[in-house]
Amino acid sequence: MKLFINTTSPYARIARIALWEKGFRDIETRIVDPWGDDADLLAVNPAARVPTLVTDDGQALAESLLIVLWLEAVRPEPTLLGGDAARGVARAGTAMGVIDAAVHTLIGRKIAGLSFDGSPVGLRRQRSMIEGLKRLDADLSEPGDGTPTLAAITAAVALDYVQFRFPQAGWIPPVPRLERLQQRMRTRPSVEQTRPHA
Ligand SMILES: N[C@@H](CCC(=O)N[C@@H](CS)C(=O)NCC(=O)O)C(=O)O
Repeated sequence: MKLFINTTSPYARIARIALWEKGFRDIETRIVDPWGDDADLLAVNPAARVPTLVTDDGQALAESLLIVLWLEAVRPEPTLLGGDAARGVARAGTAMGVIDAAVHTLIGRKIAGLSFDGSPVGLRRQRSMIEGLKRLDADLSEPGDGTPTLAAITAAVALDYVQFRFPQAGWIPPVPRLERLQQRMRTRPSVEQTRPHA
């Protein structure tokens, strides 16, 4: 298998953590600039986005959560869905809302510069991050010591990414429970070794 990633993408990080936790630890990894029209990435994924996982039989799987879906199908144990799948998926959806809003803010800045943040769409994205983080903090289960759930993975990835991309932001709400989860998740190699860096 071959996984196209970059070192900052929260979506690629979700796929990397999920693969590791499912026991796929020896995968060829290609670091690419997804905005650089990498020819190999474009050849397998017309959207040229990371993550893209090329399976041993040559299928190119795009979309972080579809990669998780495929992993659950081919290797059901250990499951990432936890005991209450609906609850876990609901929380993962909240975390993905935070991640999408953060990434869209960066894309908005590529187009409009920093003024994007104060635009109606920029403020809407900021609200999604604030309210999503607050919701995650209020509605969190502490992870056990075993395989983390998709809910815990996406929540930790969301908080790490917002803090990484908006280090000076005064608008990040206090999220003490989420920060505890973030710290506990960092004890897992899958999480620690994939922390975003420029
Ligand atoms: N919904 C996709 C989003 C993937 C995505 O947008 N990845 C970004 C990196 S953070 C990317 O490759 N961007 C390049 C582009 O949009 O052209 C997923 O969950 O995998």
